[in-house]
Amino acid sequence: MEFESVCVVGLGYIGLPTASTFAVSGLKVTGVDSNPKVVDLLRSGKPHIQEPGLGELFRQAFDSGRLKFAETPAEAEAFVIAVPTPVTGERRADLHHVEQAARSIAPVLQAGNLVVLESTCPPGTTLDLVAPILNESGLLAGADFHLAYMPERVLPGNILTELVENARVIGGIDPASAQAARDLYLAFVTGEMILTDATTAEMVKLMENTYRDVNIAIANEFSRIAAALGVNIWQATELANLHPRVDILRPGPGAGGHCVAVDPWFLVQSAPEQASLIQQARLVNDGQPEYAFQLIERAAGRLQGLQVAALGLTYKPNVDDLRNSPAIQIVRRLIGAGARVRTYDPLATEAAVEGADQVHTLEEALRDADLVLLLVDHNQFRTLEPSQIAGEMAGRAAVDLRGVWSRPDWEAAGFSLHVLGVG
Ligand code: SAJ
Repeated sequence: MEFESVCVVGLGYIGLPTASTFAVSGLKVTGVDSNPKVVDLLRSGKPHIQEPGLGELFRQAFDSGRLKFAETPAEAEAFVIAVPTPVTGERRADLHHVEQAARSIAPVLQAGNLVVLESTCPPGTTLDLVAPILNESGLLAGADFHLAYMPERVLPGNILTELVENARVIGGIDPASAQAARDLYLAFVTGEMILTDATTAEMVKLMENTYRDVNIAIANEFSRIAAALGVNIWQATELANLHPRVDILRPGPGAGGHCVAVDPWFLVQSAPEQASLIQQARLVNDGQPEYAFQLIERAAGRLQGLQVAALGLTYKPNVDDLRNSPAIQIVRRLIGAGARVRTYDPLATEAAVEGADQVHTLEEALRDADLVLLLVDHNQFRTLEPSQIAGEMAGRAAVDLRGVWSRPDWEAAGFSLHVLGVG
């Protein structure tokens, strides 16, 4: 099949880059978002999210005249659903955005169309939730239109490259649907595209992020063991990783974001009896902010009234995304314990944590601070010169939750440096 038009429903971190890339590749694109403010901003030519290279790509798509915006789907040959699937308080997938998106497509669906679901979902969602809703149009999935599940795999911070180059798994509700989805994405995907069934593709997506979560959990558990035994986890990990079949990840203040911290619960929900290791890994990672807080408490001695310069608030380095950020949890915990916290994040300049003093320069954050705390290792913070910042601060305590600051440099500048995972 050849496609000339596509309607992308959901213009977030995945939908907006996808819609822009389709437009730059020559397709006529309608980008749909239910938030009128987002639509207005995009119509005025401004992307509402930050991601390296997105500004330029969006501008190119916008200037081509092939990218238009709307609050509800318009007729097109293909539809892509890229809406969020958060986790509920009961740790189950909240699929109401997917449901709404499918409902909004049904009235404009025509025979011969293709619908692709990209959102991360529990196995079975495409067949059991999306197909029945679309069938309410009077057309039948598989017989009258194609339906496929094709998860995104992009890494925030490197989305534009990975969108094009990563291998993709495409799960059709039947082989013709998978084939049609491949034809659509041939517009820009250069990576290999492997066809399978929809439920397998849904499970594959969850396995990928669960694998990462479990690996981060063991890195975090190793760091706790190392600290208890008086071992330096950073050195120990480097040495263990010399083994050709070992690749231990980095410990830190927790696993945040909207994927790794969420998706494993969808597998747990689907097969709770079988998913004990996965649940345990989630609990280890969710406990890591509290573990990090206790480390800060020990380093500070007394938190009441302590002036803290907290560097970084995002869920990981070099992104502007604050979702499920362990850094924010730690700042809240510090405030609850009576510390006075100034937060500074050069990538998330709007980010404010209630009770903290949000500042816009490093100097302001450090002014008269008793303790400098590295929460997120943005490039700018990795290269801090302790000798230069010492003069700005009142105290000489430093806590590094990312294992990036050099002990000799900090100690030479008179600091006592406390590093996560170092006994
Ligand atoms: N983290 C560590 N130690 C590490 C690596 C990560 O503590 O060694 C932490 C990060 O600081 C962060 C969290 O884990 O808080 C998640 O970060 P990440 O970079 O591992 O993953 P995400 O959530 O930004 O993106 C993941 C990616 N999945 C995998 O690498 C398997 C990405 O490819 C997916 O497309 C994305 O989830 C998604 O949308 O599902």
